[in-house]
Amino acid sequence: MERILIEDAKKRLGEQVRISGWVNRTRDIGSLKFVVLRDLSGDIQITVKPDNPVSQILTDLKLGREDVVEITGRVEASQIAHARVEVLPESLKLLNRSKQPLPLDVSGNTKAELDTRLNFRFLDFRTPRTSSIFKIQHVILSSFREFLTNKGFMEIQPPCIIASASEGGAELFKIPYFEKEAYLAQSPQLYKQMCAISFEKVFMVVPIWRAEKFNTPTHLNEVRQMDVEQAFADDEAVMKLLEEALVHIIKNVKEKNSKELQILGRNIEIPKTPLRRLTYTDAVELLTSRGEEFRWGDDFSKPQEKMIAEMVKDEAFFIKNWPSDQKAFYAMPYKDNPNIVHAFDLLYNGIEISSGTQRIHLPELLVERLKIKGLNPDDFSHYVECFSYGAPPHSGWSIGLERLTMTITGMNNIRECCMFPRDRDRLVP
Ligand code: AMO
Repeated sequence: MERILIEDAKKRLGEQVRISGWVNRTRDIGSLKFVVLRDLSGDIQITVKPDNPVSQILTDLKLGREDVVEITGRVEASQIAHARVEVLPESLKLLNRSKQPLPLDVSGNTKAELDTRLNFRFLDFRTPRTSSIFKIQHVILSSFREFLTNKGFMEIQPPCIIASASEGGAELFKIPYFEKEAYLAQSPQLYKQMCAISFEKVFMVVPIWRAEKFNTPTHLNEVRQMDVEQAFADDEAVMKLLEEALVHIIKNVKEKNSKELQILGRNIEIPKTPLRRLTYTDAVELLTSRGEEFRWGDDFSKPQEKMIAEMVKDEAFFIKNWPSDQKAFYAMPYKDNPNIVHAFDLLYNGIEISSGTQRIHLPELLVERLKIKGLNPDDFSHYVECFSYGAPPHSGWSIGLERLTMTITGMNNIRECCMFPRDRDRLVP
């Protein structure tokens, strides 16, 4: 007999089934013994009557929480089990023991500190709350891939070891690379552009590294970015693509993760498109109208981002037309005002989840901007060169997977939304 999932077993009243999983809890009320068995799909009560030979096996084994067992038995309707079904077992086999006591309560009833949970992340994955977060993250990822594939985008694989920075030199992790020095990619930026000027429409999901020294609830040192790059497209075209992608992802999560959203107590709305497009200057005016001190040209702090979001009231909106000082060298400046670039951020539930720009596809202008940013064009020769051979105008964006998971699941700390977070203090597990 093949193993089936507990949720499927519940539908097989009167049938023999083989199920396996972890012991959630056991109870012995003298004449009857109970085991609640859990697998990834759910849990079920195993009821053992005194004349059942499994009763003696249970007495001998003295099962503890998280022991792993395999059971064959018959599924029956039950008056007392909360799911109204139970399994009357014919055999019970111990597959592995769990050490006792457990470092955290897998049922999730007793809350553990985040640090403890991250130290024992594999156990934390078994709690209803954490497993819901990652089941939602899976749907975010698959919806992203599905949306872009259906729109004719191709998935690409850029390198993670690179020779030069794309997002500003300060945040790079340096690594020895034989006789040379190399860096961990802080973005797939330069490579996705080199692909888009030939493959036209590309997307990717890649890890990136940023050596930012501070610890905040919204920053990690290793992030997964969901990136897009499109040729023959300006910033407006890819902003439209981004809002459509966001709506597609949220719709899918709402539809496929209703159980998980309920466990997390989340009720998410599908944003109405087109999303509001605020200019950077509009956002500055909003802030200063609140008496906030702000100099045009600076970046918004996280509290200021939140403040702007509260004033705008929409759950998702763009801030566009940024000062060139705030954006990377590859952002296309406005022809009539080169202090402003074709760049946008997408805020969702008060947090920046994505940013993008129209790129510079003209080699001379690119060299000029590199110099203005204090970078050496020789370090970027492989990149700049490729725009000399028929590079169409192109634009793109990047969504931070953990940031989006955080805003959809309503978590306050980004570490909740990364399986094995890397931050200033954490390198294990
Ligand atoms: P940017 O640096 O804005 O743009 O990054 C894009 C998105 O990635 C996420 N992100 C982070 N999340 C958590 N911790 C971090 N340290 C962190 N850094 C970035 C955010 C952010 O909005 N190459 C450009 C994108 C483009 O123009 O295509 C870039 O990397 O959600």
